[in-house]
Order: sequence, then structure tokens, then C-alpha cells
Amino acid sequence: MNVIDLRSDTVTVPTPAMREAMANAAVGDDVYGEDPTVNELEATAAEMFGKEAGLFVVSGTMGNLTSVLTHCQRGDEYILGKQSHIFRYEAGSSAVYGGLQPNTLEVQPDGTMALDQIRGAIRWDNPHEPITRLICLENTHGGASGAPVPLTYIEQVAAIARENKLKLHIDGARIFNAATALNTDVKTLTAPADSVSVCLSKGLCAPVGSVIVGSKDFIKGAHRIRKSLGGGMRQAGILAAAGLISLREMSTRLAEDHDNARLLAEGMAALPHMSVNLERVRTNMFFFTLKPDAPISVDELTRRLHEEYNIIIRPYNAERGEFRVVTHYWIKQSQVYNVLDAMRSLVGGGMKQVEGAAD
Ligand code: TLP
Repeated sequence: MNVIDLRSDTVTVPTPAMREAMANAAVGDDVYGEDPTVNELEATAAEMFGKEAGLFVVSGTMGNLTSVLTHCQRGDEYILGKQSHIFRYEAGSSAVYGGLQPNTLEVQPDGTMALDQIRGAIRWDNPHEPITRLICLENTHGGASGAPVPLTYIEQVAAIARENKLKLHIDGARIFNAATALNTDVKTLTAPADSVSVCLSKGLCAPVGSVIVGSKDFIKGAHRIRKSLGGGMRQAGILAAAGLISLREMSTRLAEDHDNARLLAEGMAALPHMSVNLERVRTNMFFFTLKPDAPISVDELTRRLHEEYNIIIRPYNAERGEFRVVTHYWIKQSQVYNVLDAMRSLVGGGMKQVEGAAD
């Protein structure tokens, strides 16, 4: 049986079509702007997002850092969620490389920050205070169970940004998941933003890379920052060739991953000793909790799923018994049933076999 890896959609490997495109990609030196496949990727991303230009970067982290450093100057402050990826999981990079100060606000279960708190966090024009320069949103929001953040909210934040001469950046690592869940397209969903960072290597299956999109001036500045961060790649068309398939083909099939996440969440919610908040299962990611009365510990469940069933999950907060599960292209519906069967055997419950279970 193939491994069923539910730790993240970052574990996706390139599809056979991607490997073929990579092998045949036309390449050149991208630092001279001469890689035709990178140029095509950047133009395609800009077109899809309705922005003037795009820039291929190594990772989501580099996409966010490059964007934030392009919008801000040393000593500036930017507003973002306390549970956002940029604040929690990017090694404090904007402080390390940009001398920037994050001003964090609580993220609500729907992935938003309260509008009055955003307004209240903007600094006065006073020499005692840092200058607020930027607001960052995340969509979908990983710190809020993959919640898709709706356009109306983004427009409201953009209006606050405009009134205060601030920029708006979206960490759109999973923006195509958000657009799928909200039944809209990424161009509409990100129209109010000055910049968006989009991961190609998560649910979209490319082996490496993200693109950032924005105005020509923004991308010109970002180009210089990317170079200074060591992100000027050479024959990167090999990677961009996979990214083109991500944008054109993989971005349209994410509903399948969302359906699988829901199927899995509903099956797990029906098991004793487990709790899942089904209302919060909106995209390809959800959290579940192993209740304290369960006949198995967090560590044992993790280990035995791996050793006995070839299923990999990672505790998110072991003390609270909390796990995160992420579905993706390499998880098929039959495997969701396999996972439910394995959970049932290990956690107990005596539920009837789920129909459709496969080997
Ligand atoms: N997220 C990873 C881990 O770092 C947590 C994951 O498994 O979810 N923005 C968001 C919203 C992300 O979730 C991630 C990666 C990034 C940015 C960074 O992307 P990479 O890993 O390409 O630097």
C-alpha cells in the first residue's frame, strides 16, 4: 500500500506531466531575464491574478519576505495576524533582514482580524511611533483551520489600507483553495491587494517555487530584494515548467481535495474519543482532537498509524491532543476510507465498516 501522508500538502510530489515538462523545458539565464519558461510563468501568473507583473521565487517564505521588504523600510511596522504563517513560521525574517516590527492582532476562527482592531493598530503620525506601512492577510488561513477569507472582508481591509496610505499584501500560499471554496476566481478575490504571494508547491504539486504578483513598480523593487536574498536563480525554467502546469491545470481540481477533507472529517467526527468541528472544515485542511478518554495516546496513535498502516499524521499540539490533517492531489478517496478504518481499529468505536473501503 502506498504511503498516505496527511501532514501537509507540501509533501506533494510532481505529477508525471510535470516531470515531462521539466525535462523538455526551454531554459536560459533568468538573472539576465533570459529564461523563456520563467518569463512565461511570471506573465501567466500576472494575467491570472489581474496584476501587471509577476516574479518567480524559491518558496512561500521568500515570497512573503520579498513582498514585505519591498513594501516597507527599516523601522516600519506592519499589521498581521498573531496566528499567521508570516509571524509564526518564517523565522522572524522581516525583523532579521528588514529591521521591521510586526504588530500582531488575534486571528478569529474565520481567518479574519477584527476591523476595529486593525484601525486601532495603525500608528499616529508622531515621532515616538514607528510608521505603519502594510497590512498582511492570509488566504486560506492556516491558523484558522484553512478558512477561506471572503472578498467582502478583503475589500473592507483594503479600504482601511487606502484611507491610511498603507499597502495590502496577501499570503496566498493556498489562494486557489480559497477561490475554489468561495466559488470565485483568484483575479476577483485578490483584486483589492497590492501584492499576493502564491505557492506552486503545495496543493498545486510543483516541486519548488512560488510567484508573487503586483504592479510593475512593486515587482521591480521585489526583483532587487530577491537578488539580495540570494534568490536570483539561473536556468530556473526547469522548475517554472512544473509551475505552469500548477497554474493552468492543478489549480482547477482542488474541489476534490476539499471533498476528501470533508469526507475524512465527517468519518472521524462519527468516531468516539475524537472531536472535529465540522463547521470549520472548508478547504483541504482541518484539525481534530483525540479526547483525553481515548484508549490510545497521541504518540502511540501517531506511531501505530505509521508503522502498521503507512499513514503519516503529525500532532499539531500534542498537549491538547490536537492533530492537523491536510488532503492533496496524492490522497485519493479510497485512501480516505483506509484512514477511517485504521483510526477505527486504533481508537476503537465498533462502528460499522464504511462502505467503499479499499485495500
Ligand atoms: N506552510 C507549511 C508549514 O510551514 C507550516 C505547512 O505545512 O502548512 N504561507 C502559508 C500560509 C503556509 O502555510 C506556508 C507553508 C508558507 C507560507 C511558506 O511556504 P514555504 O514552505 O514554501 O516557504
